[in-house]
Amino acid sequence: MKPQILQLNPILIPAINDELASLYEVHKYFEIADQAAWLQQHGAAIQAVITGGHTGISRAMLEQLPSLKVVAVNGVGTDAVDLAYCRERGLPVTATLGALTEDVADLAIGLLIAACRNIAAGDRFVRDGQWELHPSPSAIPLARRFTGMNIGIVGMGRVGRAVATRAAAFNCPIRYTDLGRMDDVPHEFVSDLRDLARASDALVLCAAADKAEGIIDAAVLDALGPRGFLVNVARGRLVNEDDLAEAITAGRIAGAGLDVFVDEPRVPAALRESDRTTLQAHRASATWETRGAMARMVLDSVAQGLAGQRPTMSLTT
Ligand code: 8YV
Repeated sequence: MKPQILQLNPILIPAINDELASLYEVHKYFEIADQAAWLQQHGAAIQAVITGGHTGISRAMLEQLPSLKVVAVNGVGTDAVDLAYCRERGLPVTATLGALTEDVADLAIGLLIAACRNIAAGDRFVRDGQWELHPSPSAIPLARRFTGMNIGIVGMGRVGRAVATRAAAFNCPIRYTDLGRMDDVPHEFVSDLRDLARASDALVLCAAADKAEGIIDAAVLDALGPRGFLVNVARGRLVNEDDLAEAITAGRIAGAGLDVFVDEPRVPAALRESDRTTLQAHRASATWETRGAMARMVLDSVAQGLAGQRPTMSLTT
């Protein structure tokens, strides 16, 4: 009999789905109508879980899966998994470390340029026929130059460093904050987030959200100021979204480029309706190349976990 695995999120690479189906009995949780009843009936047989970074897995669900040998996260963020509990249980939780760094950094820079240059609003202006109605160049306000901007990176892990490499190519002075100074990073370390915001034209959020909920609040946004931009490619809950919505609406910051939100897929109306924001639907890793590499790592982690080996990408064992 094939091992039974529970998949909490779709995988968008057909070849990987075929491979999964050939090796395992795959239960697609997202297609099950009565999930609670299903779990009660089949939970005991599940040996591996595949989930997304944002979705993770609740402790309540883990407790209903007593035969579990591995949780493979198809992403790098593990803030939605109770790692302490998994450690206690000796359960490997794996992530796709390194696979999505470049794409997430690409989107961070893309969102920042889009926000500075009002690319999305400009697109709407042309697409909606507004250009013909308002042909004067003064119909669209001048934008903000990205090259040379002071960039403040919040979280200097793999993604933060990849953002820094890209920003440096645009002659941007770079500062960063993290839990501590890093000897192998050539940029200025600023321990206080408000000081970093004050010194920055743009803050780029690349931090893990495990211990940093709501760190971007009204005080930080005011320190960033009315010419400042915020980019978030990490987790929505790093930001106090009410504070951000107010700052955007009142023009207390210049703009924001956001790929992630507190309660996805719900996005506050103030953020959706403003021309100061450029929005994406949590797409930073969503390329064929990266999702293919991530899914391959997930397959390897599941195979290693089911074979009773410590998965190479395990964060807990
Ligand atoms: C994932 C993410 O790609 O890596 C993460 O933590 O949030 C995402 O970008 C997403 O979870 C897809 O599974």
